[in-house]
Amino acid sequence: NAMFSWQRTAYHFQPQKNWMNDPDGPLFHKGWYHLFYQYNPDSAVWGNITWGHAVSKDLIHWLYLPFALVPDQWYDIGGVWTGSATILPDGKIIMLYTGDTYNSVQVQNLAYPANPSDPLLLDWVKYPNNPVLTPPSGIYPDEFRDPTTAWTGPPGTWRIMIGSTVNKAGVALVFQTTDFENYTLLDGYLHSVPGTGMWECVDFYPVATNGSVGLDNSEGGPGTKHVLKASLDDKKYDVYALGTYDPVANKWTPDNPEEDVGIGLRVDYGKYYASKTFFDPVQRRRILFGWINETDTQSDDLEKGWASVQTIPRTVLFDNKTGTNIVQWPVEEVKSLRLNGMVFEEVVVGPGEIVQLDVGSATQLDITAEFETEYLESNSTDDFSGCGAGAIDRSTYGPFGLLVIADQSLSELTPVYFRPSNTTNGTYFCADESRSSLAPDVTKAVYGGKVPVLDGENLSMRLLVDHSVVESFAQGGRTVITSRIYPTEAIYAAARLFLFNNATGITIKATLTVWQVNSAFIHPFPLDQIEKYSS
Ligand code: DQQ
Repeated sequence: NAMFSWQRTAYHFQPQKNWMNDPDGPLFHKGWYHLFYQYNPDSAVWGNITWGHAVSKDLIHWLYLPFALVPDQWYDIGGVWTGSATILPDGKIIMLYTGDTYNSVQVQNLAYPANPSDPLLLDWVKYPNNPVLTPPSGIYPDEFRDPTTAWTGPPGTWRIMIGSTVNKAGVALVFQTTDFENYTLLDGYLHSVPGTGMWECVDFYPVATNGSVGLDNSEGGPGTKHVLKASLDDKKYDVYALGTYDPVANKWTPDNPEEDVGIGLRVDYGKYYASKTFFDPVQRRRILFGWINETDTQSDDLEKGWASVQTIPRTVLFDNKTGTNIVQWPVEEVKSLRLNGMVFEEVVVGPGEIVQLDVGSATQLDITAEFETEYLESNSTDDFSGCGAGAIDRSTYGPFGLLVIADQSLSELTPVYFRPSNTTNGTYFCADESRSSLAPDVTKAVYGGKVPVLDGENLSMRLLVDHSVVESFAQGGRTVITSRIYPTEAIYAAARLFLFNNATGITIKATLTVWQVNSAFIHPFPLDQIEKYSS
């Protein structure tokens, strides 16, 4: 279907057609990165949930494989829902996933590769005695889902976490097992936060406080903290907090109770959900996948025949400069798609000005930009807070930044910008979709969050632009926003890039490098090649 074909992305992962949602069970095995994903084989709307499967050598170029898990048992006939992989020290792969049963009970099931020596992990076996876990007492049957990767408990044991809700509090339940077939629920909750509702897709992992490398799930102790992340079913966004894990007490305590899970930081302030990390043993890094849902109408999705995108995988590290947040950054491998970098040095943009950056077509870009500011007024207090009504909302020190997916006449544009203040309100990083599309029935939100800026730092951003998705990273990835936009004019060769400064009291000087980004190779694994690579 050629309808809306310009909205398909060129280097983000998407299936060839139909509906996709959460990333599932990412893992590295015998030279390949594996991604599984919630998929509807029959339609561009959610349903018949099956595990799609794709492999990659570099997390950027992907080859689709046959489905890994299909809903065909009483315990998953309602859908093979979200789950996670664990790789045991002997290399054995354990896959745990939620099954929606014939009568809508959420249970946890075990699956494993039929042939563990197959690098492509083509065939999966469901454990004959599934389900391995059913909702414990006090938990509603439809509020018990999305098991995490396991980490080690006392010698010989493993632990997993499952999210739920009790009296409107989000809760994290921890189960212990020796064989992944039988489990005991540990006393109490690892953590709970009142009023945050159902916690979907919980994730729990250690980060090194020196900010140097990613850690495997079972690492911990001195020099580490633990991230607890949840996807808020009520709000449809991903939240996290940093804290300390006490395995003996089965408790996790947030560093800052005022920024606890669900009332503090977001993983991404844009259209982003159901994210999941895994540990990459080859490069010793933790990698994050996240689902970018559509914000157009269901009938548009049906007409175009597809829905949803995955983000470019991001490395996750503890931010040892601020000590208060993680930093996310597109995996290094995305740089292999960069073509002819164009450098713009110290471009001056005065209050109220827009400057075009001549980069040719601006639909597939990787942009780094750093801003210096010169104050025109001294001692004036700008206590503007937040992203306001968008990029048209002027104050003394902001907004300023880039206009992406814009056409020459600016009938469509998406500003990605900083909004600093010189009070304790701090600096915000925002993306404004309100003029992103001339199409009527699409969400046009103003998204954003606070970004920590340390003394002496210039403001900087990195943007990945891909037709209808923009991933924006501020200050090295302290604050991230994913925009899902539906241009009708600013498409292909008609898309342009501009700098803008809508502050009233500063002049900005921007230094940028802008790369065109090649399309990634994302295709079915050639059937005649599967045999050669599989064993
Ligand atoms: N999607 C899955 C659930 C999960 C939800 C079903 C989050 O397992 O809770 O497709 O998007």
